[in-house]
Amino acid sequence: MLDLFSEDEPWQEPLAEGAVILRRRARDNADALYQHILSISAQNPFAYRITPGGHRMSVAMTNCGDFGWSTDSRGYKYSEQDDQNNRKWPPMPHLFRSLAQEAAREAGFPLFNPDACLLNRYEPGAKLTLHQDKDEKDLRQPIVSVSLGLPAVFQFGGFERGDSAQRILLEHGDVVVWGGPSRLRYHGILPLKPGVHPLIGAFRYNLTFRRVH
Ligand code: MD6
Ligand code: FE
Repeated sequence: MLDLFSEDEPWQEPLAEGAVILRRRARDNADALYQHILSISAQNPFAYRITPGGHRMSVAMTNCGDFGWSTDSRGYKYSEQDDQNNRKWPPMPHLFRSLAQEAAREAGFPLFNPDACLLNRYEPGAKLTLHQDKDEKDLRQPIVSVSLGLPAVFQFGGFERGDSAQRILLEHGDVVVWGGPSRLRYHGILPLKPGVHPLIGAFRYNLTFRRVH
């Protein structure tokens, strides 16, 4: 029988102009990506940072690449060092960069060259409230986001915090690319449901690649 639709191959789901989900695009690399996550976090551990509003984030974060995103009571920033141990962020693994660049190209952004990768770790209950990513200098560059482990509900909204948001389940290996007219859309992650993923265990990891400088 003709195999009209094989679930073994990645497929694309458009989200909005400039934004697309590449379903399962990172699944074949998941094991290697996960090993890199473990080695990066052995050097610069995941940490629960404090927002300028004084709240401890429920998502634990670390970074790799030339610049890393963090927050403390003074505000959000990109820096070359992890201020928890004054160590530089580990270099971005070649596999991370090539995956991000290939995904961006497939989504119509052939010139993407990330210099920062934020690693988010979610445990059950962890969430990310609606926000915009606008601390990067060149907003013409897209963001590439890779999800591993437990599934999570992603909220994808409009250009005002109060705009209604789509809810989309992101699963192991899914890659989201967004830029262009969608670059400043509000988005977030609903509280993670408990579970155990066969490779990743009781967590969800998300890698977001950006061009910061
Ligand atoms: C997450 N992602 O999926 C959080 N930001 O865990 C983000 O905040 C995000 O997925 C910008 C672009 C893509 C994203
Ligand atoms: Fe974001």
